[in-house]
Amino acid sequence: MSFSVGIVGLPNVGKSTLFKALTKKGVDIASHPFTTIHPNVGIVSVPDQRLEKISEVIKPEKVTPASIEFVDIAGLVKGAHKGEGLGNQFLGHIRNCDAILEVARAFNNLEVENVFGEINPKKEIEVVKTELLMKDLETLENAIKKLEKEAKSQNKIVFIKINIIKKVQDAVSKGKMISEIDLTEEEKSEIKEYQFLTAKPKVMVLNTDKQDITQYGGGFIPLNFKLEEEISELNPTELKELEISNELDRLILNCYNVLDLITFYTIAGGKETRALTLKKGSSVKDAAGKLHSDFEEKFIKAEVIGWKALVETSSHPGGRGSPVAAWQRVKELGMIKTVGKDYVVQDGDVIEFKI
Ligand SMILES: Nc1nc2c(ncn2[C@@H]2O[C@H](COP(=O)(O)OP(=O)(O)O)[C@@H](O)[C@H]2O)c(=O)[nH]1
Ligand SMILES: [Mg+2]
Repeated sequence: MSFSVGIVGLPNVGKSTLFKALTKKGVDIASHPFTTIHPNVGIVSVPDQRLEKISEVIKPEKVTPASIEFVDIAGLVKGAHKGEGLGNQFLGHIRNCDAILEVARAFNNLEVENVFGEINPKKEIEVVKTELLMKDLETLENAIKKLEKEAKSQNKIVFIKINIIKKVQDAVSKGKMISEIDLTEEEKSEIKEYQFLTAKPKVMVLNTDKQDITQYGGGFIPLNFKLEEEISELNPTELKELEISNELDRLILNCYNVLDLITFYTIAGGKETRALTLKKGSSVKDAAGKLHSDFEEKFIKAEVIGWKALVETSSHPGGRGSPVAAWQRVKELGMIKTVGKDYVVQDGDVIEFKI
């Protein structure tokens, strides 16, 4: 399972154009375990310099980057929370995503109708925000109704939960997104099950050909979608010749970073270096499960080293050689630690599972 980012915004702002650009850029779908993908869902490789460096010293036959899913969600219209347009379906798709990539429009194209009849990204963001907040309010109200019924049984835990939900409801009804509310870790975990829309991490992108976007207010990453779609057709050599900087890669990284995940690496005895994604705080046994469900069950122990230690040590003169030489070398130097199933994986760990 990849983590997913939903592309959200009003109609005709460029969502599908961005989706096409993101998913066209040479994704090696075959290297991912799931190949049947809905037309609105695309898998994208996460750019990763650490993986490149590890691969330089390990020299594997194959390099497989981590991936995230992008979902092209149908355009939202005012009143979506009441079921207008594709309202409910739209909001349901957002609920299933781990993060939101919100798109606002600042390109001029008279042939493409603008919902507001003018460029006004701030207003677009407001409309989307209101719809998401209204939907969350509805979810909160339903949750309270249900919990109050349960509370008749005098269950203390239910009372605590009601208080947390009411605190959230109070802020949301004042127009505050849940991601902006000061919540303790405990409170956050209590409300997790509801998958609130405004609790999701968000990246805001402005579809524009302008460099200076200060007039539209802060918080946006500027990107020219039309241009990106054209660039996504070029091959790596053409890209190099034209000295085009890779804005899409930067956007993908931005999305990956707001998801607040960590990356670990496997080298499969020198055959394949691979980057995989994990929730912060996960155990090495969870990590094994990301690779293969069998690995989780049969997990015995793991050998672990930080990517930097591996790369730096192996880069010393005499450190390079056959594919497994790098790993052998750090092992002989006693730099690899052996860990049991409860070890908490750190960002950048290179792991060899023993099953
Ligand atoms: N001029 C210009 N047209 C764009 C740009 N992005 C999208 N469009 C056009 O706007 C129309 C709507 O784009 P689309 O991606 O389908 O919008 P969506 O409804 O948000 O998915 C299409 O005809 C696109 O070619 C852009 O950056 N510049
Ligand atoms: Mg579209």
